[in-house]
Amino acid sequence: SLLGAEITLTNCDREPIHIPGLIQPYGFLLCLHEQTMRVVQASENTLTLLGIAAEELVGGTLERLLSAERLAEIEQLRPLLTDQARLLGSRLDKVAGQPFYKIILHRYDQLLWLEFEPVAENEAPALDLPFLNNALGQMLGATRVLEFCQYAVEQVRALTGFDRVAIYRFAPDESGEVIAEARHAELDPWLGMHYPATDIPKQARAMYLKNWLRFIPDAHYVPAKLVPVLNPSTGLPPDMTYSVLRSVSPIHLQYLHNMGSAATMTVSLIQDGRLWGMITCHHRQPKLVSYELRDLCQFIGKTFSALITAKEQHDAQEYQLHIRQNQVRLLERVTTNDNFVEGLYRHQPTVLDVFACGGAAICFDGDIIPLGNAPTKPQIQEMLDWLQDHGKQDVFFTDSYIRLNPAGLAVRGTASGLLAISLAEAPGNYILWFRPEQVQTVTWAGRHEKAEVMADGQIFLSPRQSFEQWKQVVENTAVPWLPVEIEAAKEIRLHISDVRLKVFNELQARAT
Ligand code: BLA
Repeated sequence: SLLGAEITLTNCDREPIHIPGLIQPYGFLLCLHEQTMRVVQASENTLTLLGIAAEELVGGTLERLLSAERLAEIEQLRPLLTDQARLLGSRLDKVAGQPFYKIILHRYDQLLWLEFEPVAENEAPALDLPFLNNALGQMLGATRVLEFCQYAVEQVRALTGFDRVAIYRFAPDESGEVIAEARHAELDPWLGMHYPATDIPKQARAMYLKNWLRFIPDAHYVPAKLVPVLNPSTGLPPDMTYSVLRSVSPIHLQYLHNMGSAATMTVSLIQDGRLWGMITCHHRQPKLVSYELRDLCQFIGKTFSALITAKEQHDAQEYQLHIRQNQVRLLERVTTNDNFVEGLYRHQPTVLDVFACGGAAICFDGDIIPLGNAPTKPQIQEMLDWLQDHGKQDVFFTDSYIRLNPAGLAVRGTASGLLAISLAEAPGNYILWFRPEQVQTVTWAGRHEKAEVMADGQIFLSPRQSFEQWKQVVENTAVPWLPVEIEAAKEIRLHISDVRLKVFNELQARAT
């Protein structure tokens, strides 16, 4: 474990979380030799759960624990087993005369894994077909990404009863944002909060691509060791990548304590082989969710994953349509107005409405007309002078004006992002669109909290330090301009020059 050593945000990525040699003790584990079907390793908590010491089980067969009927079932399933865990049958079984346990099986690392989970006391049957049918209908019917996500969190909360169910979406820099949430009325909202990439280290992400669901029913547990700790035939702890009971990184447990979370369940949302986001569930008390119910949540996660691209395409098309409609109305005004400049800002929609931006400015014949959240006129004038020397293209755009022109520092709050179209050969004639600096528009979780320092480590298990890291990466940048926006800006420019050419020709005709 890294806990004794110095912990930094980069060695988080190196914690070998797949071979802890420990399990969460709400269930117990037997690792069997694939051929002989004899127990190679057992978790030490068989003593408390079954009254049989792990040492007594090691080397023996399953006959001691399971009925002939159950053994036959396992034999039948054996050739079909892969790394993906499967529940044995649908019925419950008594193990060595003890309370009922479910058996979850998979094959990996040359072992057959049998994980025994207790049956929740008030366990309701998981498969509620009308519920699922309705849930699927809602998910299919949702058009926008956010509406789709909202349905999913509400469904998972209704199914499981977690205090909080949120969808956490990853950005290209692997930080993330809570974009949908269903929660208990007593809890503070997390909606809109951003968290750093380091909260879910690389190897954990890789694991959540292999496993659709991670379940931690009681974050205050004391882990149970495997007996023996090392697999005698390899001399290594067995690879628990696909094990349901795999013990959790102590660092992450600390993180959960700090969050006030006693139980979590996380479902992967995967798009084209990449982790798109996660449905993360939290509970203030320990919470045992049945395997069948978790399977159902996985099903919802897989359905979500299959549909997400279509919803994203819908949003992109809708935005494109928004741009096009506003563009058409704007350009109509430009055509019909005697003074085309007035057509650009006197009526709705103005140039400001065409794109998702903070502000805009129309600069023509020495006049500057700022719209929305724009820099001051002198600042814009400075920008025009700079553009004259550096941005001679018909369409110029950047998501970091400051990196190109240090003077841009003064306008980072309004114009970290700049999209400009030139209107005439004469200098200083432009339409400008502005976007503010991202850092100033993001709500970073825990940014203003007091950092918590671990006793023997260096790390702050609060997103505060990570905010500083993230800030360094994205500082001075705005949300980038999209290709559809740049295309539309080009069209606006062409249309305006057409109109002006026509007016010019008419004036000439009249003059002769
Ligand atoms: C795992 N971190 C996780 C998981 C989540 C988060 C969802 C999956 C396990 C789970 O279900 O609890 C993070 N949870 C979040 C975030 C939100 C949330 C961002 O609800 C936002 C709403 N964690 C740290 C640091 C380290 C770290 C600094 O903050 C590294 C030292 C480690 N996080 C860490 C590890 C895991 C993890 C190792 C894997 C745990 C495991 O599966 O064993």
